[in-house]
Amino acid sequence: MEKRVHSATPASEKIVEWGEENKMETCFDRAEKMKPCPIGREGACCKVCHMGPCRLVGKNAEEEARGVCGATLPTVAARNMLRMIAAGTAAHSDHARGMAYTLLSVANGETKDFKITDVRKLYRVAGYLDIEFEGRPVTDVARDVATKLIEDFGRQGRGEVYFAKRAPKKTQERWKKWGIVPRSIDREVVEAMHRTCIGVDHDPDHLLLHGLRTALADGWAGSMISTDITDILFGTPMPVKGEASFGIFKEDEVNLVVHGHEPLLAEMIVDVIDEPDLLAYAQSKGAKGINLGGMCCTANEVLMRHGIATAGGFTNQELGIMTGLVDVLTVDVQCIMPAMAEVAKKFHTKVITTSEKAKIPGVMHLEFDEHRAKEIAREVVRLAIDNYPNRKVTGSHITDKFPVIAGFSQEYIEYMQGGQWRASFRPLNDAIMAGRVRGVVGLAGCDNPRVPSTGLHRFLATELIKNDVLIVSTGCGSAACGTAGYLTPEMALENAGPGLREVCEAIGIPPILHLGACVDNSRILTIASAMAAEGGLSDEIGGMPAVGIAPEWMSEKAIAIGCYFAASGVPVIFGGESPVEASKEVTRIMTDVWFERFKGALHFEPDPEKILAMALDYIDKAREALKLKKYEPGKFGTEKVLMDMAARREIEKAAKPHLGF
Ligand code: SF4
Ligand code: MSK
Repeated sequence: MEKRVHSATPASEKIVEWGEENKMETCFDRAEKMKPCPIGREGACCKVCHMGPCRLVGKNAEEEARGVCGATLPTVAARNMLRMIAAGTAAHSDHARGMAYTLLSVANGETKDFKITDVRKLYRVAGYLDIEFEGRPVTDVARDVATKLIEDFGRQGRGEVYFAKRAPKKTQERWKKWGIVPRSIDREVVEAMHRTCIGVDHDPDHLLLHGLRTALADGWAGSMISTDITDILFGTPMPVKGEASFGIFKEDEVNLVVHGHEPLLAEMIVDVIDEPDLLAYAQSKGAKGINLGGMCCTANEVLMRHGIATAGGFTNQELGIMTGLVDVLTVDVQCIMPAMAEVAKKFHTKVITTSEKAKIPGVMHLEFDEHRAKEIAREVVRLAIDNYPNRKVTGSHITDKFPVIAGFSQEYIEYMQGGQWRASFRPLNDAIMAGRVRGVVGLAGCDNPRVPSTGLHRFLATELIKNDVLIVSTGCGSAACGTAGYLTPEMALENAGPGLREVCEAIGIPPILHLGACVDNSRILTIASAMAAEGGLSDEIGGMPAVGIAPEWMSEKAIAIGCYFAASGVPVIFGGESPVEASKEVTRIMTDVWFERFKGALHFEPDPEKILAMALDYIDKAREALKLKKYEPGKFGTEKVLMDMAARREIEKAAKPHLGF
């Protein structure tokens, strides 16, 4: 029998095998044992009332099957889809709410440990909100920004989320025409739950349109609010070096790992970790130092801004503990496997839940409180130090690690294409028009133990850049690329097609740009809007030679993201089986109907070769519709010469001696 490959990342595979030899179960083993329920998997099970659960199966289920209440299969599948979107939107947006209230506390002087780090970004966001900022105290501007953005969560009556107007006019017109401009985040989520309750909305198209409205509330409000406020509080990312994989853990230092999604505690730990008192305390316990690392999206947040190393994405969480080197692992919210509590029992690792919203039975809870932020951060560091001498059980020590360049924000991408005084998207648009860059793919979403995890990300990343497609990545997609060593400029030299390679060399960037955590998919929306505004491509997001791919998705958050991209005009391809496969009608609406209305679509395709072919086909068809030069590898049209970094610095030095961006 052929040996099963669990993970395409060799370091992860080694730990899984070590775990199997040592009788330690991981998500990979459970994925093998726990086959998905075939009825639920394809969206044919309804359990929204206690006359059910009803299974809408059979030969002509689409036309004939009925639940006890008479609901049809398309109704049930569409309701299931809408509930997934609502849950995903709620998750991103509740995280955003925490960020908005933190900004308000900072503005009101209620929390001393946080500050406004990026005033320029604050002013930029104030500008989007029509808030006057010239000559006003920064805290007053911050208060107005926070207060206005908090309105976006619970607005009643008429009105729209503020950032919807950051989309190109034409994109907004499509939303208006189909009635899907979100009014407020909580309202769309509540209405989604209302409409899917027994006996309310039964029209699949109508349900799915509300799904798009709810998803837009995630992308253009919740997630965008989170990204912007995180930039204001902790700095807008710019390229930074880091490292990825399990080799980031140090044998002779205290290893503290932050995992989850919210950056508040993690940022405080970054702030205190070098304090001499803590270092001396660590040394008193025999450690040479204190080493901070991350996992999943909390890792992405601190990697993007401080170069803190990452142990990888979702499927690496239990494996991190199995190195035997993690002294404390803090978890906040989202994508946290409760199974870590079990694995941790076999080692000395202390898992600590830190959010008031999330506890795990048997796991220590130390609640984060923004009013005592640094104090709590120091307590966490001390707990890790105290636990260092308890390392007894030898785990699977892995030394693999790869350099990573992360930290690409919209602001930095503009800057890198023209400098502070001529920031623009012109060079990228020109390179696409000339066929040097064939198109852009957002490669995002989770890694998944049901396939050799990270394998689909690796395959698509290498094939796409070979085909001159620039990749922007987020979330565990970035972690998958980082732990494979793909997030470096050298990757372009070795693997990119000739056109993309030239562009990457001229600007000095990797062919895969790490844009941040899952919530930072909102950066892709604003980048696409900026490209539309720049001219020469599509004048809306729809119709761009751009595609979204989430090849190993597993979370409802990924579904919400896929839907906000589709509604914004981006064709999206998810890997794996479709969660609404049972209904042809629902599938048709999410592909053909959405494409006709919004120029975006949501496909599910398990075959990675087909995902690649579909993505390239979408890109080439968009190029053709825009009457751009036909893409031919190695043959480019004329375009303006890209300025390299040295030339740009010269211009800027002449304009202003000190340079921020
Ligand atoms: Fe069955 Fe209808 Fe109840 Fe769903 S709402 S469980 S289809 S009776
Ligand atoms: S962590 S949602 S596994 S990307 Fe943002 Fe990763 Fe998916 Fe969670």
